[in-house]
Amino acid sequence: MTEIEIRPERLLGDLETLRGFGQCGSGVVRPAYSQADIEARRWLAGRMEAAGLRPVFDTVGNLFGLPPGEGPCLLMGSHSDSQPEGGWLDGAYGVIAALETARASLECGGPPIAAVSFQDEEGRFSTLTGSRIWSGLISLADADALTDDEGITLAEARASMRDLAGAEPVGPERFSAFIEAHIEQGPVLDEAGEKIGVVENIVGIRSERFRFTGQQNHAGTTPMHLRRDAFQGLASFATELNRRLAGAVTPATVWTIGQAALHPNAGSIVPGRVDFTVQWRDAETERLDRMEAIIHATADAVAAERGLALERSAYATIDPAPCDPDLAARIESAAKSVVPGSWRRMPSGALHDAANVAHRMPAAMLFVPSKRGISHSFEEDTSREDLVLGARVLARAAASL
Ligand code: HGY
Ligand code: MN
Ligand code: MN
Repeated sequence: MTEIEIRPERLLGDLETLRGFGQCGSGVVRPAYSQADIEARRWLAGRMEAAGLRPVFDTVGNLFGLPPGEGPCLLMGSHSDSQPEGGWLDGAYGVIAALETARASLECGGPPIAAVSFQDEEGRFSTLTGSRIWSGLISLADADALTDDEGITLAEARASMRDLAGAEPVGPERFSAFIEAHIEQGPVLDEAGEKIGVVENIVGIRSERFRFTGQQNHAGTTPMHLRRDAFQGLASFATELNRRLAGAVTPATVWTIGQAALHPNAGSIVPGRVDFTVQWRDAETERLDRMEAIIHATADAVAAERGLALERSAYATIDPAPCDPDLAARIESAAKSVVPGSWRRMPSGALHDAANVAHRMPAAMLFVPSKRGISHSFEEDTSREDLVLGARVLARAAASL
């Protein structure tokens, strides 16, 4: 097995440079197709070229760095777009660790490795959009009709990168397997003082948009018993949902009302409308189904009780994905040699592009710790030492394939 010797200063230097695109305090604001995102992708394409990898953008802005040669090769990577308020490492770490491993492998005569930064993993349009399209899980035509919170379609947004799209398609058939390095984004490794997570499975996710419509009215003259108050509808929905879900979930199940917009959102007006999202995640499809039924029944019951109209639409469904056991075993043995006694097998409570790619090839993941378990926040951070250790494990796993 050819050792792939990564260079820590190059890894950390590129991570810091990538952080500079859309940097905001200690975090980043780099949503898909924003100027910061497109500039970051152009820079990344340059770094791939400098590393001896041929950069190719596909029609939606997924960026691949392809090694010399034609045969199927290992693909590694993640995403470089961010949440509306994102951490500097979410996705970015996996992209740069992949780039570093791919170029180090070229330098020491190791196996050909391709690197990728998928587009819109963070869901400006729909969760894990770029890798969903690339993996054939949603057609480009259907994806182009997806809209962001401002009503801009994916078709309109990706037109801003039209000049970058390469002529040649880069399909999943070009690759033999996929490994994604990522920060854990949770507290497990950090609290245990461990360095590497060998991911066994990735939870599934469902997201829906809801609208309660009542009666906008005067906040002073409208008696409480005559109100059809949309906010009160949301408040009782949230409370009642927690009560009804209690019997259907495990301690690892999560559900979130992450967005809520009152209309007209004025102190002296009884809100006539509220738009909100419900997102739920679990490792079991059957449990996701049961939760979906409970969520719908609760919304229906609250609407009926409070005289509200209800509209809802699903906008993202990603099935639970097991990681490939053989790849996971190789990551485990790499962890055993690089960080003996300081690793664990674990599930992923966050969604990752590997969940989509797993539909087209063997896919697996490794985690490095997140300080205080914080992510999707400007406070997200990981020690430099842990970032380097994760890249060493990634390189060792790649060399063993
Ligand atoms: O939400 C997620 O799990 C991912 O970070 N987009
Ligand atoms: Mn991510
Ligand atoms: Mn994320």
